[in-house]
Amino acid sequence: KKHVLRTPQVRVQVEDDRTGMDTETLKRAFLDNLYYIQAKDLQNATPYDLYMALSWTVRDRLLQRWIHTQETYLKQDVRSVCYFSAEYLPGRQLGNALVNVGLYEPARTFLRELGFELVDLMEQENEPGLGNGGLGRLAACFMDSLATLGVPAIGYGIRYEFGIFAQTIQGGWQFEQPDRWLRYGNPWEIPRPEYLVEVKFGGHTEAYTDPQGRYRVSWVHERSVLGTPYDTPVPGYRTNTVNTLRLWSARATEDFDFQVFNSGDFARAVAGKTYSENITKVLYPNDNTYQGKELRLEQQYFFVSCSLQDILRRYWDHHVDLDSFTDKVTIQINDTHPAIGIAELMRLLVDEYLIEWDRAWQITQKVFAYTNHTLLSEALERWPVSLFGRLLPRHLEIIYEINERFLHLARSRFGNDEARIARLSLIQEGSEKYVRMANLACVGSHAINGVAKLHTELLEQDVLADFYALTPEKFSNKTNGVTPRRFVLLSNPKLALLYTERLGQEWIRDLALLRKLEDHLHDADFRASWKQIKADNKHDLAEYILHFNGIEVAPDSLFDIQVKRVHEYKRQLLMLLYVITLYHRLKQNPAMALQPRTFIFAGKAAPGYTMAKLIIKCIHSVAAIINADPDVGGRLKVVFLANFNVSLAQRIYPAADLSEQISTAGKEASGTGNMKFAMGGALTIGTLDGANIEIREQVGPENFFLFGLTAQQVYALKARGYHPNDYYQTNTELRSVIDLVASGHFSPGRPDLFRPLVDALMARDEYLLFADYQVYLDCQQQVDAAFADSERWTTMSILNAVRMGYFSSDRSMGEYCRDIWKTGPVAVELNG
Ligand code: CBF
Repeated sequence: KKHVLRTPQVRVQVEDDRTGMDTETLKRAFLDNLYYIQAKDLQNATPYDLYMALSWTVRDRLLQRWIHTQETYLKQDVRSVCYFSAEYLPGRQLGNALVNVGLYEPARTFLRELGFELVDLMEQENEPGLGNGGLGRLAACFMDSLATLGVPAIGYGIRYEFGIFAQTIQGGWQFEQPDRWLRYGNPWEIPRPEYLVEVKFGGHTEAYTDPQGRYRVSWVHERSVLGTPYDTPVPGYRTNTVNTLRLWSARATEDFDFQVFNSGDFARAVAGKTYSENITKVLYPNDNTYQGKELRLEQQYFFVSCSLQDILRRYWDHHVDLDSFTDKVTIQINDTHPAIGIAELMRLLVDEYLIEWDRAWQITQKVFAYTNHTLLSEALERWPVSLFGRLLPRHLEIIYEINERFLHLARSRFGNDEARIARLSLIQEGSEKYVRMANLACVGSHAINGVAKLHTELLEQDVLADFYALTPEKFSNKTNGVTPRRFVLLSNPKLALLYTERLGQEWIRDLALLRKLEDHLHDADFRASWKQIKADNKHDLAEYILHFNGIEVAPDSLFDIQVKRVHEYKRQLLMLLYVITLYHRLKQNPAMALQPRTFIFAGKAAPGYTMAKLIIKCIHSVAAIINADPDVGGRLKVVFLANFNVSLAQRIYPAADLSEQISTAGKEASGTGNMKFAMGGALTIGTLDGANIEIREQVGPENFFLFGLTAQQVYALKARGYHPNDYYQTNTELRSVIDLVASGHFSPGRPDLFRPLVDALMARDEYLLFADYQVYLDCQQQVDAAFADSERWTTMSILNAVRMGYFSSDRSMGEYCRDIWKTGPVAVELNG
């Protein structure tokens, strides 16, 4: 039955207009949504209204698939992957949804007819910055790949009201602004208050004997908070599968305290509400560093408890016992942030469902799997026992019980090797005791994985060596990947078109097919198009830089780029030392031969990370001097792009010639930016760290600029005793560069401004910048020579991009499904 409504523009047939995919129907639906949801017509609509109207239009076309997908899962009682992650960085939704449901071109067409550009509407979207960096972005890539592969999955996480702060730069310094991403509404999420759950905190435990005479414990909590799920559809690329990202928002159990309210103290009456709702207020902005804040533990427990209760509710809807629970549910924990889930599932099974401990433990271990994402000791989470016990008294008891049983087992294996037992213990002893979350994750999971070959090896040999010795069969490597939908198709449309012209569209689902393009390596047309695409992408970025930074950069200069979180181990400062070295050389010899370069940096520093913030300031100060120096004559330009996020990343990667992946070997677990750059045809200059090693294997060592100490050499050098001063004394160029910074050359009027950077390098140089300095310079010399030979560079660029198939997150997800989750695709029929 068709309903006919009138709008000032068109006649709308509701049924068709909510699902029809042709240009005319889309246009009608768009105008209808603008009018009836945004309450605007074309004359008074803001650009944001237009974005919203288009989003509703696309969302309508997702709903049918989404509902069918969920019905299929329910009917077939499928095995679901439950991905637990405290962070998701999905990037803007509109473009991705358009591409995945096949509406990008029709939308572009009808918008043009109305006088609008689709890309302008897409620019309106505030991206959900619900993560810090690689870990959250990886979770989003995995969700995209699971949906594309047709694997039943649900992502669980936190709906932070404020995501990662917006970075502004004032006087060269980073300033943080709150990220009000929800301010104008979010058309992609659907609240589901009907699935509200209660999460308890605090209080104490009481032992009792049940009617069968068994020892039981109950948790007498002190306060509780409600969790409301918000669902976002995750559409697969050109499939009927639409999975769900379910994010939890905290709500107070009571809106206010009536007694206090009636006494007239209104502020105190709502204090409890504010306190509860703070749990999901803001994302902690630390990447790769653990901050022992109580609110952070509350966040972790809150979302994990909500999610487990939700999983069990869905399970009980269709089962009468727990016998098939482990067949239907598998939970992957993204780092240790959700590791408290292991104790929570035990609590739910033992205390609430009255399951015997041994069976509950069997279920728990079989359900959980753990991905480690870091080798940095400062990032390993450990919570003071006192804090833990205050917040989660029952969980602490459970952890002690798990530990006692586990250490008993470990002793039976290792005898009384007490040093090893102490390292394995879930509790770190000392004047202040700590709960070690990585140990809990290892013990409570049936599978443990690292995210690149080297990373997994180092976990096995070093960070988790005792666990590896005990249960080597739990360990495996799963090298990260990234989604080609967002990082090629959406972000590099011209390159995508070239691929499609030569290969058809199949490469979008099977990135390994790009290798076939090696046959075109010597095809003049193909090469010309390749160069033109890179030139166009660089031109676009140059315009962006001019607009936002007011700096004119030459699009034909070498775009040498490092974009990622600012962290000392990633060594933004090493790249800056190279910039200063070139500057110094040019000052000595202005006639020197040099390929013009544009050095581009971007990245956020954690607000409390003083050194990282000083590095950002130093980049700006060096840029100010170099960009204005007539002796440099524009041959070097230095640019820092503010507020690095997924949207900006999508502009930057396709425009890069050179990707800087220069972390100290043994520090970067994997890196994923390295993959995104290479997919856009950038060459990498990098160390043998993280996934760089595998990228080099795939693209061929002759197409990769390698330098630096290996992880083993780093350990050996540190063990021998590392003395940065030796390098300073013997390398005259290094000395001049350091002296230049120390002299205040880049900080006129504040000669000591960058002293802390210099002092840290001279005193300790924790990340071995001095040790790698000379080989880095030598390697950059090779880059310079290669770039001078544009044909050689083009060949290397093509080979890098077309050999990146292995780094599609579809491949990573395939491996997780096969080895860890033991699951696979389920077909969704739209009219089934
Ligand atoms: O595995 C995804 C990424 O995670 C990190 O960002 C993290 O937060 N631990 C690592 O630093 C990256 O190396 C890794 O690629």
